[in-house]
Amino acid sequence: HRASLCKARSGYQMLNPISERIAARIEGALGPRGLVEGEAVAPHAPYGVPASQALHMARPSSTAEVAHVLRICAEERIGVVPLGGATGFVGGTRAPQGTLLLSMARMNTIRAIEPANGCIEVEAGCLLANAQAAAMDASMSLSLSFGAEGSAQIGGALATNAGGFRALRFGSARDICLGIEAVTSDGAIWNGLRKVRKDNTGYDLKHLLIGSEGTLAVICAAVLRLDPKPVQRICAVVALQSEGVTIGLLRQLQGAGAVVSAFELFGEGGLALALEDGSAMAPVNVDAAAHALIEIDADAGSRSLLEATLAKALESGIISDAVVAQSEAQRARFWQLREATTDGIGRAGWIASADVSVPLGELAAYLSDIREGLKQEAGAARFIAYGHAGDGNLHLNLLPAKGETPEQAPVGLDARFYRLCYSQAMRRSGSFSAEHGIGRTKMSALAHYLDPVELALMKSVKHALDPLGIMNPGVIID
Ligand code: 2HG
Ligand code: ZN
Repeated sequence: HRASLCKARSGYQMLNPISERIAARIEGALGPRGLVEGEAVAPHAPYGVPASQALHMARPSSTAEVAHVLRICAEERIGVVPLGGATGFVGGTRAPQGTLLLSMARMNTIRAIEPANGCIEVEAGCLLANAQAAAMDASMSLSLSFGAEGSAQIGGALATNAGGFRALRFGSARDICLGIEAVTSDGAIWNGLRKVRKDNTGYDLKHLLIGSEGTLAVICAAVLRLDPKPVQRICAVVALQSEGVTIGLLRQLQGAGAVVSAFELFGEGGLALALEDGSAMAPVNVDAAAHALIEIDADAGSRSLLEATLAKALESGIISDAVVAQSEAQRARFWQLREATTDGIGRAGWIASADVSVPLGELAAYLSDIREGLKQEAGAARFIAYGHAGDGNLHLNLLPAKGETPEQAPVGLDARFYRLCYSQAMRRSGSFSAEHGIGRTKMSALAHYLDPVELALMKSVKHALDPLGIMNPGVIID
């Protein structure tokens, strides 16, 4: 009975499935609203979770309740899968049969907003978009921003160290996190809700939990840094002479003094894909070799600075066209184009989707090596490279030929594509997993590409913080 549910893991004790007795214990700890069972789990679960096989979902309403649940799970050897908005790309919340989904959705309070201290304290289940709005209301800015911010939760964003559109200027989730409150795998509450920028009190354990994808502990609340609200954000879409000029243009803008906060590339075919569903118009010539969306955080003189720099780039031929948004509505439309590229990839269905980063100076050579490598491999499959070029993070997608489905792709093409994208990124001192994490889908790549000493250290950390192996079993390290 037991063996068919959770697999034994080397070095870890066997996990048990949730029995009726254990479910009753969890319900006893959380009250009747706190446990959802069987078919009732799905409606409570955001998209992505239906692929889960778990039949039990705990919905705690406080950190104390999370601790209580974790103590029960440790005693009973139950696998726990912490669940935020389930907007990830690597299956990190796909709960195996017999495990407990731990939804943080009820813990969505904004506990405090403190403009004088430049921070906000939020519970893990608070939507990123709600925290951003609260910061705006206080005339401040929460600098983390990505496509799924309307459904992603703060806890998940921290647990996955989400990156997104403004990492170029403000870093990823870990860079705006000042403190956390977490529950350990044996159910102890750690209050690390500090509110300061400088804090060198020994090992930085908060950074160990950030990006650990729920495999070490459960993040229940956090203090996030707030930045001054930019006076204005000025957005432009430009047509590039080639993918190869991307970083040169970024450096020209920065060199002229522009505070570039977002620099998104639409590689060859990327903008056309965004426009495919016919719902938007191209602001610039769609047939250009590549395009970029640029945003600068601006004061009064910034618009003319941007325009002058783009005019120079036009003269030198680096770009062939540029449109600077004249209104907030137009700026929003430019950003919709960016999101529409991701939607277009979803519509086409993908054969393979890599999330890599390379040092900025290597980006052009990296892309041309990938294109060269694909010439022999890809056949009619379409290659779309796009994303956060300004911080070196590209999303490389291999889409089926028009009118085909991913299933019709040549056998093994996905594996060959990943090998090409990953080995070239590693060769250039980059990363094969830039912002989406490891989850369940990138584990073999981790075992293959990571330095063996680094992997061994990761295993020791996992073992030290989760000796029973109950935290998100089967994610990152098996
Ligand atoms: C984005 O930047 C997301 O839109 C998804 O990270 C990227 O894999 C993708 O297409
Ligand atoms: Zn992205």
